[in-house]
Amino acid sequence: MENIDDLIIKLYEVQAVKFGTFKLKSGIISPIYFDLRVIVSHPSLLNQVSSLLFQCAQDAGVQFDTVCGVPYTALPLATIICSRHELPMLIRRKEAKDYGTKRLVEGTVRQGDRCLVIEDVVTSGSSVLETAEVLQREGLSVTDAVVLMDREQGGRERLAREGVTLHSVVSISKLLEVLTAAGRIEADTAESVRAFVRENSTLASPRQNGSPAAKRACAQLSYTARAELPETHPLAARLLRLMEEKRSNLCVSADVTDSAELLQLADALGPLVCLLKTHVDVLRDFTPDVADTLTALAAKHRFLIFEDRKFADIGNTVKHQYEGGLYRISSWSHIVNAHAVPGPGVVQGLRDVGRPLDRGCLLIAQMSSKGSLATGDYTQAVVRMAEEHSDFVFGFISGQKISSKPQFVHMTPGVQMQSGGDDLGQQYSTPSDVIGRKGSDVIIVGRGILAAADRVKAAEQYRQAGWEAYLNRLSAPCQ
Ligand code: S5P
Repeated sequence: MENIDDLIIKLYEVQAVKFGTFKLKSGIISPIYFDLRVIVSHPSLLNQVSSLLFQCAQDAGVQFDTVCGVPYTALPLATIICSRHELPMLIRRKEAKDYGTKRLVEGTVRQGDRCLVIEDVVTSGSSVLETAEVLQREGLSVTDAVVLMDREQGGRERLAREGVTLHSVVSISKLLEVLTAAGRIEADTAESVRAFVRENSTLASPRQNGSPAAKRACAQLSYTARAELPETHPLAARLLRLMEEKRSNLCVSADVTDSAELLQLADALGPLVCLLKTHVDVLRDFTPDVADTLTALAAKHRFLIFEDRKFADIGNTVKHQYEGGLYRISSWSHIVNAHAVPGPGVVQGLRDVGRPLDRGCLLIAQMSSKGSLATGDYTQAVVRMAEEHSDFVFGFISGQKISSKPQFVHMTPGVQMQSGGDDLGQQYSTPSDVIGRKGSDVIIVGRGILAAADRVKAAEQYRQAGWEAYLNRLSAPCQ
C-alpha cells in the first residue's frame, strides 16, 4: 500500500499526471491529464512501475506464458518485466501496410500460449482490445491485462464483455485520495475530476450520452446501426437491414445436388433466412431457369443469394469465371467469396465485373476445417486486403470477429447445435458461441438443417438460437 502511495506522489512530481484544463484528442475538455511517456526519463520510477505491474498480475494469480505491451508507452515496461523475470516477450507492430510481408507481431508465437497484455492507461479499453485482437488473430489466448492507471471510465467493464479481465495498479479514485491527503491537490480539484469521470463514462449509451468518447467506445452496435454507417457497403447495409427486419442472422447452406430440391428449399426456408448460400457447381441439372427462379424466390422472401464459389485465381481468370461460363454467377448471385492467396488481383478482377452490378464480396480469412492454413499473418493480411478494397469487399468468412471495423460483416460456417465435427475435418461450433463469444454476425448452417427430418423446424431453431445470441450480445449497456 505504501508502495502505491509513494508511486502516486512520484508520478505527480514528474508530471505524469497534471491537473488544469486540457483538450483531449476527442475534443472533450478534461480537468486531468496523464502523460506516462515521461517515466522513461526516470529510471528508478520506470523500474518501480514495472515491478508493480508484475506484482499486480502475480497477486491476481494470472497465469501467462508471454507478455506484450500496448505500443508505445507500455513497450519499455513489458521489456523490463520480461528481462527481469526472464519471460518471453512479443512486440506488436502498429504499422504494417504491405500484404503479407510485414508481421504484425514480432517474436516467436506459439499457438495457444496465454499472453498477458500490459498498458499504461485505460479509459475505454479500446487500445488494450485492439492489441488483444491482433494477438488473438495470431492464435494466442488473451484473458488478462494489467494497467498502471485505470481511469474508471468503463474500460474494465468493456474489456470484461470481451473476455479480458483488467487488473490495475492504481485507480483514478485512489490517485485523487492520495494526492488530496498529501496536500498536493485541493479537495475541489479532486471533486471536479470525480465529476468528469462520472459524466464521461464510456459505458453510457450514445443515445443517453452524446459525448464523442461514449460514441467511440460503443462496440456493440446493432445490425441496423451498422447499416447506417457511412462506410458500410450498400450491399452490406441491405443485408444488415433485412437481418434486423427478419430477425435472422441465419444463412442456410443449400448444399443439395438436385435443382428442384434447391428451389423447394429456397421457398420453404426463405422466410427464415437472411442469406441462401449455394454451390451451383454441385447441381447435376443446372439450367439458367434455375437461377431465374431462385432470383424470384429471393425477392419474394427477401433473402440474398451467396454463391460460395471461393474464387482463387489471377484477376483475368476470375473475371471470366464470375461473369461467364455455364453459370453466369454475377448475373444472379448478390454475394460471392474469394481466397486472398493470389493477392489483390483476384479482388480487382471480381470487382471489375461485380461493382457495376452492385454486387459484393467476402474474403475467406479463416476456415472451419481442421489443419486450415488460413491463420495468423495470413488472416491479418486478408483483413488488410479487405480494408484496401472496401468498395467491393464488405466482410469475411471467418471463425470469429477478426476486424473491429463495424462496417465489415463476419460470416461463420461450421455451425451445429452441438460442437464436434465430421470425418473429413469439418469442425463445428454452436450458434451462441459463434455469435456471442466469437463476435461473428452470421451463422452458416448446412447439414445441421439439411440432415434434419423437418428442415423448416430445424431452420427455425437455428434462426432463434442465432438471434437470441445476437440479442444477448447487444444487452450490454452500449445499446
Ligand atoms: O471454412 C469454411 C468455409 C465455408 S464457405 N468452411 C465451410 O464449411 N464452408 C462451407 O460452409 C462449406 O463449403 C459448406 O457449404 C458449408 C458448411 O456445411 P455444413 O454441412 O458442414 O454445415
